[in-house]
Amino acid sequence: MLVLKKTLIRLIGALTLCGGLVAITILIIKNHIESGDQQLEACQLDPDKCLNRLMPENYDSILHDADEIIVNDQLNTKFFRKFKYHFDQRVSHTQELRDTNRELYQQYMGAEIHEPKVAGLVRPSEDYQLTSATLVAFLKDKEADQLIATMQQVEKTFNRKFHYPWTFISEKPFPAKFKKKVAQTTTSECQYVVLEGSQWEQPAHIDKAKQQEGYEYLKSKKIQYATQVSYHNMCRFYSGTFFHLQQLQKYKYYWRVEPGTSYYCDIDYDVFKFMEEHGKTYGFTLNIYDQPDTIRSLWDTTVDFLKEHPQYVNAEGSFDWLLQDLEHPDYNTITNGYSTCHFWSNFEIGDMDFFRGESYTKWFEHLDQAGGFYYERWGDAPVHSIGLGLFEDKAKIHWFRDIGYSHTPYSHCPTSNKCHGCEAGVFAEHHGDDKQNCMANWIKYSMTEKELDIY
Ligand SMILES: Nc1nc2c(ncn2[C@@H]2O[C@H](COP(=O)(O)OP(=O)(O)O)[C@@H](O)[C@H]2O)c(=O)[nH]1
Ligand SMILES: [Mg+2]
Repeated sequence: MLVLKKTLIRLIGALTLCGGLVAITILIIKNHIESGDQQLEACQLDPDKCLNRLMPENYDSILHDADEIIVNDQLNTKFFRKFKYHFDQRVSHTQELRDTNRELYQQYMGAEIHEPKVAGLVRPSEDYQLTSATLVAFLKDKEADQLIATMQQVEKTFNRKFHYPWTFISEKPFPAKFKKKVAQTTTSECQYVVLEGSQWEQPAHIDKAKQQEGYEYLKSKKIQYATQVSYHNMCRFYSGTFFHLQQLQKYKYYWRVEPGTSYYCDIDYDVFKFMEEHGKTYGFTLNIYDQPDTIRSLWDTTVDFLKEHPQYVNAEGSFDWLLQDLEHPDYNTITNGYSTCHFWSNFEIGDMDFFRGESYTKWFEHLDQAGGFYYERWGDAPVHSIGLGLFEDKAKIHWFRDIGYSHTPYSHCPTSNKCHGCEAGVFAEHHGDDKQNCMANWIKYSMTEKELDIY
């Protein structure tokens, strides 16, 4: 009896001890998760608080790429920082972050602006001296009327005051009828460039079987233009060929004009001279996420290049913008790192000397050899954006907040009495597409004090 009693007491003791241990363990795990979540939240709201956050167990192996690129280099901190958000599987606050980002965007778009608040904006005058720049339009035959409609808006809001020359590009000769309409739309000088051979066509080194496989994948993901070779050619052309056209060598800056796009605001100063005076390499209006399935290996291919050429990376690059993975972590998983945030290049004003420069050109050649313009559907927008994000100082990239612009389904419409015909602050035609807006990330991670103050 006594033995039985003792055994019972021991059993109760053991059970109590086990229960206690279980409770303590649950408490520790709960606290751990909560503190991790709080850290994550703080991190999303203020990225600088993230530096010491918990890293996943495989963090070292994730980091090895970065280590290989820049061990002991002064860029190490920059590259290290970019991985601080990376590969956290527990991201659960994306909706909250999207709301915060939308608010930040609305705050900027709601503020009344006119034009850059800088001294020395150059106004139209008689005997105006142009700087080295051209408006560029690449178009298909059937887009002639759409282009004329867009040209009329560019002329009305900007170019009839300054008379910058136009360059029209196509792989087919331009019909006389089109040239006549152009002449009725602008008084500026016009040149017509017809692309030949390798300037436009798919390079010979592309493996046709691999290309077909790539097309099948794109089709399975319902990617637009998946199997349209001309679209792939166009992306490659705008990514790397066009700055090198002989007919463009006389120009430093270009403004890309796409058929069917709209321009809403009066621009009463010379935007090219603004770029020149303020040392800007690139100007944009819209910043969006891309379809990750079109650029699955673009980032990896780029990292391979950087391993060989770390010297090209600009210490003041836009790394956090390129690699944040808080809003659409699934995108970063598909691209193996790249956020897919990019400048929407259907409107862009750029300094071609940057794109003709050694770093961008060597990198483009590497991409071209890798073949992703055809095996995937690398677009000129992410290519320009990664190039700028890595090889240019972020302070040289300008958000043209005063240029009201739209290309379906996205718009940039400032709150300004210089703008007409668009609804201020409305980004997406369809409300659900707001989550594709990446502008808040550009504002948070890449805009310098000077840029923030410019309007
Ligand atoms: N000449 C020519 N221009 C093209 C071709 N494909 C696209 N483009 C031009 O490239 C730009 C982007 O094409 P678009 O169809 O608008 O693509 P999206 O904006 O990505 O849907 C536009 O200026 C088009 O006119 C093509 O096969 N030939
Ligand atoms: Mg388009």
